[in-house]
Amino acid sequence: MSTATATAHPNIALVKYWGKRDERLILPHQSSLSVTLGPLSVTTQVAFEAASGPDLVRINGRSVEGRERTRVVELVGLVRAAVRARLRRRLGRATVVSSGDFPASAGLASSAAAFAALAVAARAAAGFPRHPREESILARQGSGSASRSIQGGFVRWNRGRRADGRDSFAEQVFDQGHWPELRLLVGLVSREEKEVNSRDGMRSTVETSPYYPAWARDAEAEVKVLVRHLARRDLEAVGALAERNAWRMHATALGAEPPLCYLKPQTLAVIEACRVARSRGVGVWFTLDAGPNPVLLTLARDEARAAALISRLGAASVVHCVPGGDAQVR
Ligand code: 2P0
Repeated sequence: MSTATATAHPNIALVKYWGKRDERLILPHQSSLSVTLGPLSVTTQVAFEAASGPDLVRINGRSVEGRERTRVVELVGLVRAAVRARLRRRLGRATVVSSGDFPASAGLASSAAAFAALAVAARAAAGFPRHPREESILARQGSGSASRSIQGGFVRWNRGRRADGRDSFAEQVFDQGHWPELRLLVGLVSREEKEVNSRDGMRSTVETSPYYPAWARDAEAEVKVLVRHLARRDLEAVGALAERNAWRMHATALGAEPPLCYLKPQTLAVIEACRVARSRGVGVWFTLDAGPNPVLLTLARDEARAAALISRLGAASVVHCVPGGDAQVR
């Protein structure tokens, strides 16, 4: 039996990934850039036996089946194939046990942290040394955004050009200590399950939104500009760019047929409140994933006022995050 355990944080994109050019390898149409979110994390243990048999997958204390299990088993299968090809060894059945320390109701997708922790643990259990680029390429094939959760701080996923995806991986731009005052507040304004998940939403947007080419084209330039703003730790510039990018992602999705609207009335209330708060001197900006729960960008000095703003507008909970670190083998 060979076993390894790894921990990874989720991330929130400031320039977002929305749309694949290759669905099987999970290759994006454009680059993206995110902040790794501490202290939230997912911890995953992978154990390989010598004997073959069906893999077992347990997530948050329950055995999973169906599509959820298949995505995990396929990723483990990629590691098994790499071990056979490169180390000339055979790995038998795997047991994968994973749990997150943040509830699904926190309003954050756990798949980025989950597939990053799985990729790091599976490679370590198979006997490969740490290698962030290989881990990112592997994690990407579980979930695109997981490629950005291997490293901490501020991370850019380069879209790459190759058909085999070997140049589509994430790299750290600034480390965890670059901007210690930055705060990211996730506000849970709706618990409703979204009607269209990210994977299907992206596909539909790429295939049917007339705005898609403009979205994909603009991202490369936005990533470059964002790196310059982050280098200066300029929250006003970072916040304005993050807001514009989130609006444009949602505008592109709204242009799909049928339209994809992830926003709820409370989402718009929080967005409006950010604008009003700024006019009163509170430095707070929003971003949004493919869902209704806003993530506010602010600095430590304005954190309490920004959190009060989302609570007052009906957020059931506010999760306080700071830039997190690298995925770790325990
Ligand atoms: C992002 N999102 O950049 C964007 C912004 C949601 C909105 O990555 O199909 O779970 O597994 O590659 O990574 C969510 O999509 O999708 C996502 P798959 P994923 O963070």
